Amino acid sequence: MTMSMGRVGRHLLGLAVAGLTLATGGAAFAELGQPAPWEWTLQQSGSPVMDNIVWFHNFLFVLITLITLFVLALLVIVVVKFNAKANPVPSRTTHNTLIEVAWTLVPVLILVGISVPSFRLLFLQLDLPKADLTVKATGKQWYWSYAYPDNGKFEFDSLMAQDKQPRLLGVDNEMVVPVNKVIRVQTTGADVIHAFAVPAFGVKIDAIPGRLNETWFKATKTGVYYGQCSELCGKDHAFMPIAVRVVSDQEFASWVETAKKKYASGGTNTYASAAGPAQ
Ligand SMILES: [Cu+2]
Repeated sequence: MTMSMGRVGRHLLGLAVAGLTLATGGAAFAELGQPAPWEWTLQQSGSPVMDNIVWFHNFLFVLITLITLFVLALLVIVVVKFNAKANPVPSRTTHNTLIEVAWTLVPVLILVGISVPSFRLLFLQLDLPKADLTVKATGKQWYWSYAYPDNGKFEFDSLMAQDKQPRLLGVDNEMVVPVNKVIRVQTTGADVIHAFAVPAFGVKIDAIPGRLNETWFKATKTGVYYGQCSELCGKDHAFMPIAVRVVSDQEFASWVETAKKKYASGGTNTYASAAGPAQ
């Protein structure tokens, strides 16, 4: 079957319109705390650190665009104005002190300018504020265990739930934290290196056997925030999601009471039970 150019054009236009509709639709339906179809930006921010990351990302994006356009413009000028045809007798100039000082100093100043917000963000991430709650996340092949040492010292396992949405992100037992509170997350690995990552909180930290790493977040809105193990840790690396449910103080207090009883034995399930439907 042959298609005329007009028909091909119409097909392409149709595809473009469909793509655009999907892209804008995806953005419109973007939910807090999880990826959206056709998403091409960072996830919506749910913490002060992520607000800062988004700002820094956008700032660098504008800067790098301006620099790239400037260099492109210089290249175009050189190609058009100084080619052999347009400029048959080239200048023999080899040095220009002013320009050489400028093209050394200006990039240095730009880098120093970038380093200021960069270090500010780094310190915001690494300098832990006083924590209201500590949760210890232990990466295991292939699920997470969450321990609450402040609240009655209970611990439970969190496994991917195959019958839950969003697909590959829903879990049986979510990590629950109160809203607008500084949560200190301690991570470690029980077998190999895993990594605890929740994009909307701007959190990503390795969970290493024999070591206790620390990070923090403060969720500013209630809801469920999803993340994934972000260090290749074996065959089910892709199937050990993280789900953090952010609730009000009262809801958190009542959840703690239930959790203390429910997880009194130190976990409700073993990895073997993960094959069956989630409870
Ligand atoms: Cu892992």
